[in-house]
Amino acid sequence: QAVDPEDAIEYRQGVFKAFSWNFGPMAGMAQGEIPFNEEMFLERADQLARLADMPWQGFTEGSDLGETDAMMEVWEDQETWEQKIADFEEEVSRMTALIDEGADEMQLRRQAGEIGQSCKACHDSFRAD
Ligand code: ASC
Repeated sequence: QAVDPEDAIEYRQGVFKAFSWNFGPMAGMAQGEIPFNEEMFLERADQLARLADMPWQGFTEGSDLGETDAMMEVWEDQETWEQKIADFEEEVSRMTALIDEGADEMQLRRQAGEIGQSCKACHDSFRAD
């Protein structure tokens, strides 16, 4: 049963929305745009960790034809694509480890910056916008 490309596109875009819902406040706190709220930071970090491996499945064969920001490189340079995903997931895992270790606010904010860099590194190569 082949997946409808439109369903795959909606699925991955929905997960990216959920990334943004969770990472947005973390990034805002990291950059000092909003006050650090530990309870919220930890909740959003936990949710992001549970979502981190989910959107990639939505980049199905055939879902490269829709009108989206996904560049052809996603399908044409799988090796780099998978490396960028691995980098992102590693930064998210590092955040979980820091939280488990009881890291302080500055460490958590710095690690949120690292996650943001890994988001950007992938967007630079694979997202047209
Ligand atoms: C965000 C967001 C992104 C990343 C990226 C980091 O908060 O929505 O796509 O951070 O801007 O550079």
